[in-house]
Amino acid sequence: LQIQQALHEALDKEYFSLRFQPKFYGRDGALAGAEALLRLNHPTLGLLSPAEFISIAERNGQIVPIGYWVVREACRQIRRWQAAGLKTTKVAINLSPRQLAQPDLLETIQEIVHAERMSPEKIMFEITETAAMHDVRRTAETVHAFQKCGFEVAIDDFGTGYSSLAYLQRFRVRQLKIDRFFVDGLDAHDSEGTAIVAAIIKLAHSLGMNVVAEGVETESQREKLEALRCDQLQGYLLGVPLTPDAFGVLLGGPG
Ligand code: G
Ligand code: G
Ligand code: MN
Ligand code: NA
Repeated sequence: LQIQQALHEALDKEYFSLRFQPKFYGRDGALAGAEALLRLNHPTLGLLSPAEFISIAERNGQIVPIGYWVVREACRQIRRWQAAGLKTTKVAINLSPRQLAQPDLLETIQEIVHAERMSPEKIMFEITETAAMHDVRRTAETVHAFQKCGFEVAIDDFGTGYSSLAYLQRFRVRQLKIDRFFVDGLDAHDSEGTAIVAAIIKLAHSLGMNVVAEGVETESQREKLEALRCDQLQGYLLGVPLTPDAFGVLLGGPG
């Protein structure tokens, strides 16, 4: 109930902020993009992580206006980096199932991006595999419509849902993010964990997708992922979610 109350106030009182976690190319370690991650900084409850409030906002529908705030704020932050003379990178925004179910989702996002004078090429959206599989046909249409407007789309948390691999090709997304559960499996003593990650990477490549490994925490995971030709890496080993200013340093700004 406290969190619900906090959510009610958060948009008006500007308690939300964004962190940006870097994604790096496996090949040369160059910056590949950023994932925007929402934070709620409440005066009495403290800094709340989405794990604590996204599911509540998802259930009561508040995720819809909150999600539009995230899109607007991401656009504004890209402009702030640009205004500071920094080279910017593509920013990924998470979309939850309730957001995906909005019939005017793309239209509203386009209005926001246009009003903020931002190019859709600067933004991508992450849809979890579970949300994507909920209605395969609708998701395929949504992905297509987003891409037609210039937004890139990724499938997030891949491997945790009950995906039929055959459906993957119907989405035609550019990016597949392997859930960190499988990245953890790379450090197992048997070779099965590695075989599974190798298979996912091969499948994605054969469908013309690039692959991001999430939750990379150890040097041995990084080495294995590079050997398996994983395109991009994301995780605490390489970079935690950063404040906009701290992320600016990765964009070439003053440290
Ligand atoms: O940042 P953290 O690891 O605590 O995020 C936990 C979960 O919340 C992740 O599954 C992430 O995708 C989700 N999440 C983070 N920011 C957003 C957001 O802006 N919108 C939505 N819908 N989910 C988010
Ligand atoms: O579901 P999604 O992939 O959007 O979740 C992103 C969440 O994962 C963020 O909240 C982020 O804080 C968290 N995260 C990012 N890197 C790591 C990592 O290396 N290890 C763990 N355990 N969590 C991570
Ligand atoms: Mn994500
Ligand atoms: Na994920």
